[in-house]
Amino acid sequence: MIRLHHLRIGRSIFTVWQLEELGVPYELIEYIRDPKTFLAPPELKKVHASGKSPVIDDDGVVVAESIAITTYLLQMYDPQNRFAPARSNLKEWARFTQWLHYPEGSVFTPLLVKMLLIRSGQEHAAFDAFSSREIKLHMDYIAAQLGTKPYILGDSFSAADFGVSYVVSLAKRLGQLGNWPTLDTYLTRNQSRPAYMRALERAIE
Ligand SMILES: N[C@@H](CCC(=O)N[C@@H](CS)C(=O)NCC(=O)O)C(=O)O
Repeated sequence: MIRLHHLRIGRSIFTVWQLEELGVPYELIEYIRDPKTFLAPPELKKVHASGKSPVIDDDGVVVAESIAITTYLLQMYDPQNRFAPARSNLKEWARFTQWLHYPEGSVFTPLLVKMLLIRSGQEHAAFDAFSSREIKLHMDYIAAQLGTKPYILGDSFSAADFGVSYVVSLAKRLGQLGNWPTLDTYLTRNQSRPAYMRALERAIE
């Protein structure tokens, strides 16, 4: 059975959600951040050298990095292509892959800079200008891609919606969604899915 190493608070709730969508049985092992440093506890280093979460252990196959985990889970547990286009459909698959990687690869960094600025309570004009400009660019791009469609690839939910929901939820948490009400609606739509609700019941974010 899959063991998911889940750190509270963090992005691994989105991996819990994926497992719920896939309907794969899993065991949840929870870790709590150090209240002073906010870092993961050292036990996580015994699971994976990075000491970060999420990490899954699927009968001895240990995978870290949230997008690598999604890719692995789709390969192993979505043979019917319920959550991603088939690789043989190269054009659709390429579009999917871009949206799968975009949140972690591009959107997360300016959100992290904004989070650090807010948490530190310090002002830094250059960091603030960078994070505000990049957050606007990315939120505009996501909103334009969505248009009037419910999901990031169009009419159907896909695994790309996990990561996009993650960065949109982080932007919301940081008070950055004011100009993008459609992104708030998108987030609510995804977080109203029964699988997301089940994830929240099993694991506190
Ligand atoms: N790029 C990695 C990032 C992993 C990561 O930084 N996880 C955070 C939680 S959201 C963590 O473990 N932080 C604890 C720490 O840095 O000690 C991924 O996508 O999984």
